[in-house]
Amino acid sequence: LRPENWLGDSGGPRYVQLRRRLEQGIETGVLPPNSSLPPERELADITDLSRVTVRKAIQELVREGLIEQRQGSGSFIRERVTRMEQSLSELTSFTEDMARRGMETTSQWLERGLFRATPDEVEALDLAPDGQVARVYRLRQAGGRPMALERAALPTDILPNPLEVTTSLYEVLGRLGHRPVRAVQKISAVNLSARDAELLGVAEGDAGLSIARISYLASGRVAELTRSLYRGDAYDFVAELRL
Ligand code: 16G
Repeated sequence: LRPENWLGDSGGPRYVQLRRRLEQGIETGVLPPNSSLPPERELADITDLSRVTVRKAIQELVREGLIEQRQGSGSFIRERVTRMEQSLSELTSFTEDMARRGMETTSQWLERGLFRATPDEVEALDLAPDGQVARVYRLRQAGGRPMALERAALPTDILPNPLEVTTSLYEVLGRLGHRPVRAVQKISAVNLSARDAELLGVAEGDAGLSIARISYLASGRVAELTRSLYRGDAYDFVAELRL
């Protein structure tokens, strides 16, 4: 970053030159993901630029999503994820979606067992008010990367033993003869809470997509109420529309 190595090379205002220089560093991996950027003062010293100029360049990189500022600990290079396209017209499972892309899925378990149903679950799954649900709550990873937080609730006769689910819920349901055949999904935009963001490996307040899926068995009975929280920086949902 010494000024004689780059300043004046590409023209334009100095903060733009510094921004470009830092972008190059990020692209080429000289500044790897999750590494910290030297403090503003140090950067100003190294580059022989004013702190105002340095701050302006950093602010632009924050806006571009390349750098993230963490309260009290400085600026960090953000991990870049390739966005995934997810079809909205097929009833597939997370495991199937990732397998299609040649990625392996893993889960970090947050809750798995029989629990007292919440009012939402009672209503969606048509349970008795003090009924139980089989709950499967996990952080879902693909290729080792956190992708989504997913909390599924099912009637206990559809999934009597949630501990049977080690990788794919739908695979277990299929084995039990309870694979859903239809689902209704609602997608909403959210800002991730501190806890959810931490689990997903992003910053508090970052964009997330909250998806509520209610799925049905061939008999028409409700099989599942699942709330998924997908990373906003990792997914594009795609639907085909016809006249
Ligand atoms: C998907 C579904 C979720 C389902 C899960 C089963 C969305 C938004 N949600 O993540 O409702 O429970 O797949 O996945 O697509 P699994 O069989 O891999 O456990």
